[in-house]
Amino acid sequence: MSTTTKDTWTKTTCAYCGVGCGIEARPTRDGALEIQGDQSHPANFGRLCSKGLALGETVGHQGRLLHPSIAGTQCDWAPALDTVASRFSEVIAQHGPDAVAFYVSGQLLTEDYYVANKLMKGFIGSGNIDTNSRLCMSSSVAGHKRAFGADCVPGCYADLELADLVILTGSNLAWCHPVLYQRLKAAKTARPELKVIVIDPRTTSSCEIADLHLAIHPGSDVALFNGLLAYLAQHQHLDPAYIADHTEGFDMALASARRDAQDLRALATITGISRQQLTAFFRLFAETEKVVTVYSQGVNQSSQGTDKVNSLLNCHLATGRIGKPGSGPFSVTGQPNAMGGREVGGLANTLAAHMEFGNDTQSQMVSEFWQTETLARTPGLKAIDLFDAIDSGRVKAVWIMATNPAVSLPDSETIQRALTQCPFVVVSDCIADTDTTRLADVLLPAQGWSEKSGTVTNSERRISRQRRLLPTPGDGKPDWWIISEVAKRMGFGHAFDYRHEADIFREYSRMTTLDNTTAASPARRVLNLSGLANLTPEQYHQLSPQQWPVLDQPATTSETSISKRLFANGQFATPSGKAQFIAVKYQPPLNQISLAYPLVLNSGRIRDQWHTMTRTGLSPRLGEHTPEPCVTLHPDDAACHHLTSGQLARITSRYGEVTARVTLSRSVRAGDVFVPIHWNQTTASAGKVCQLIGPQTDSLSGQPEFKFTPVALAPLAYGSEAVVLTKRPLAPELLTDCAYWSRQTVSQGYLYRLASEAKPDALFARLAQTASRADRQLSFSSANGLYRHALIEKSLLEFYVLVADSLHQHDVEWLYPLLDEPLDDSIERALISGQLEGKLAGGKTVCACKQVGKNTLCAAIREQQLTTVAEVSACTQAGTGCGSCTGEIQLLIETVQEEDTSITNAVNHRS
Ligand SMILES: Nc1nc2c(c(=O)[nH]1)N[C@H]1C(S)=C(S)[C@@H](COP(=O)(O)OP(=O)(O)OC[C@H]3O[C@@H](n4cnc5c(=O)[nH]c(N)nc54)[C@H](O)[C@@H]3O)O[C@H]1N2
Ligand SMILES: Nc1nc2c(c(=O)[nH]1)N[C@H]1C(S)=C(S)[C@@H](COP(=O)(O)OP(=O)(O)OC[C@H]3O[C@@H](n4cnc5c(=O)[nH]c(N)nc54)[C@H](O)[C@@H]3O)O[C@H]1N2
Ligand code: SF4
Ligand SMILES: [Mo]
Repeated sequence: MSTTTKDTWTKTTCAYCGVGCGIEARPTRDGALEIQGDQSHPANFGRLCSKGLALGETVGHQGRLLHPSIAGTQCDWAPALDTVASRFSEVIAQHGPDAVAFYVSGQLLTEDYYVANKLMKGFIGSGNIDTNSRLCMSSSVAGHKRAFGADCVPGCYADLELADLVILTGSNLAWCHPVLYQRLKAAKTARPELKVIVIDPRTTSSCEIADLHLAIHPGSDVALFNGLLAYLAQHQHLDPAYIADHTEGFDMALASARRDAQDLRALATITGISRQQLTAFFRLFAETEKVVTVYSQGVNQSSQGTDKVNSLLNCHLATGRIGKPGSGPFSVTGQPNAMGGREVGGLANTLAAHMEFGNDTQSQMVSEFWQTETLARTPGLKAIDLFDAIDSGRVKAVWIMATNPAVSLPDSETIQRALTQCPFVVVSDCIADTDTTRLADVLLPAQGWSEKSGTVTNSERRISRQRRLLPTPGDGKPDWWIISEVAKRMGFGHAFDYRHEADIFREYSRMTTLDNTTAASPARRVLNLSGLANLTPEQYHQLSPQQWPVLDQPATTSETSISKRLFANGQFATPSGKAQFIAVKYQPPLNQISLAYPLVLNSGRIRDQWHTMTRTGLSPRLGEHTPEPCVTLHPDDAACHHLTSGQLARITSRYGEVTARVTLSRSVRAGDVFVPIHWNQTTASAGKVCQLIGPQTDSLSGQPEFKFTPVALAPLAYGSEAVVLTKRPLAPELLTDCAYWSRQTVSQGYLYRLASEAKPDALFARLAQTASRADRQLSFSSANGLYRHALIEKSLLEFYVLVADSLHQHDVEWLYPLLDEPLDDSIERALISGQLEGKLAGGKTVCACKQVGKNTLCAAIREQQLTTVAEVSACTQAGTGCGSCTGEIQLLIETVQEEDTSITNAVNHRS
């Protein structure tokens, strides 16, 4: 396989999710990138989702962190690196190694991660390096280790296609792992007997292909899977031979499961799932041999996350459905290199390369391998405890790399305070202004995706290369280089003298082989890259995707390795070689709803944004799908809380407050609300959902309870609302005066939504003042407080304001592209009248690939009486690209049908 083809396409891996899709990219003349799916990559075989496809739009230099700085003053690398090294060394000398910490990320490459772990655990001599994977995968890691003896995902993607039943639990695969979802969907279309069950409190886009959706009571998964285990035993659907030969602890696990599942009625009450649905689920699992259970954050991010994981692993072990084609539990990883980080030892409680603290032989091996006498001997602090230690002053210096904890850790107020008080905060990032960089003493510019080079491992344990495609702007450097330079200045030069990422990869691969070459070795580990331990730089450069373990050196020019499963022979990585059943018992979430906080807040992802939006937020196209912070609630709850669709709501909890736009939907259960995780201080006044979330965690994994927070909801009081379309960000003073603001990136500028306690006339006066002069002005105002004001320079819109008492009645989606296109008479008329004609009538983009708008779709559905996604796709082309909008098209069909029904009902009622 050649990595660069004749027409200069370079093979690399997507910057986003753990599916790890192969991409081919080539630079365009204007410094952007052309992107296409890599047909030969076994994760995606050429497919890409909307985020992957839009990567080319996000490689501009807008907002980049270009130079190192100390206390806000730009400097060269040398003083910045000297400062970091000397401040860390001073703290260590005075207070010991546990007074410093690294907080790193699944968005680092394996090489970066390896070097960071080596410096902290190997040479500083503290376990205090933890990662945002604590928030993401740590319950899976803990569950895997308990059951299998090692943190291993047993299956591969092909299993989703080979299964006869795929269960998606706590996973919105359609939006969060879209290409894997597309593969599943295609398999189901080809083979309709493949059944899909979704277990999720919400009706998500993933339910579009579900034969059964269990809208589970949040947090009750252990009870559900215990019910399943008890059912399997009661109805003789166990695999007694497998249990006897390959597992231990079954009786205790079953006894515990039976206590949770004594009768179906009680189980129905705990889980909120009807007895009929429970039986249907149990029966389908029992009677289907090939079952894959895909799980993600609805399982992991819970105060019972690890037990949730083991409750479902128990059911797979009890039926021997693991390590076989089309069978197995499947934890899908979130970040592009969540898996790689787990491999090298990025979590505070593992040592390195799947070797553990507390194992003297392994500690000895690692010490010798790294040639260090200061290896950490005990685990470090897990993320939440680490930030508590920063808050209380025990940790006095922290280095944050490739993560934005001021947004993504729970209890934002504490995190903010901890980082403000901490004597020395270093942040390595690619972006200049994030909630976390605002709190840094030293800022270090890192290379971003398309500039950096190294490896990542995806959910199916497949290692792929990320390759350099573009020059790095400013002084940006690879993370591994930055860490190594600091290590050298701390006196550890001999161990960090790397010239190239290939050196690091080779060293890491060699580490996985330590006493791991014969089946009899006591330190035997599944993670073994002996086949990659001698790659030359050229072979590393050419490396094709490889699934671990890699025992033989691959012919690098060959196609990628075939799919491999682990534990196929029933041999596990535990001391006895047998898998462990874990007796688990349902426990309700730690915080319960009360009169003061009567609703359950669930938080998670939307289709087109990635985390704190530092990259996806740069793409106007991706911003259109969900343009501002929103809270989705059931219409019945809206009525109780005096809220209507489109209004702004205040959401409060014991920990803080968020403001978001109300969306009404029966996709959430009455009593639950859903808020996306993506907004932060740079994009909204109070959109950071972690402001509401408490620091409670799973006691085993340390993973926070992100999916269950008691909250209250009330209308936000405001006297007027506005939309401002502007080429430059609005002044902070203007924004702080507002009761609410949010900022959306549009082509050539920003679209702000504002709400103010002031009356419309006063708000309009303030906004109009901020506009600069222009060739022409168009203005409209009405007696009932409606203002429209446009500034036009040579037929291009410079600035536009719409002020009203409420935006509810005003479609603003058509304004998104207007800063970037010459105005014509019909647009100018619309700017002033609000009446849309011609192409303006198409509406908000639903299908980002084919650029089909909501109004066009709704009109087609209504006028042509379309009832299926296939009909809509045939008629409008929408959904024929990456297909990740098909769920939304389905929702539009339902919305139109619902509207039509309610209109019919209303008409019938009147007549
Ligand atoms: N578009 C997009 N894709 C992403 C990301 C992104 O930011 N944007 N981030 C990536 C990362 S890092 C991750 S970790 C993954 C996360 O991928 P997912 O885990 O699929 O995403 P979430 O939206 O966090 O949560 C999944 C679902 O869990 C459900 N849930 C909540 N509580 C419960 C419960 O008690 N039980 C069950 N069974 N379900 C529950 C939620 O309603 C939600 O639909 O996505 C990755 N992919
Ligand atoms: N309420 C709630 N909170 C959550 C979750 C939830 O479901 N609900 N999910 C949690 C999960 S699963 C996750 S994974 C986290 C994600 O949360 P974060 O990791 O905080 O989110 P990102 O926005 O991805 O932050 C990555 C940062 O690294 C920078 N960056 C990107 N590439 C590089 C690089 O190569 N080097 C360096 N040095 N910097 C780089 C980006 O610019 C960005 O600032 O959020 C967690 N928080
Ligand atoms: S599915 Fe994930 S890895 Fe693939 S293109 Fe989309 S975001 Fe990238
Ligand atoms: Mo994640």
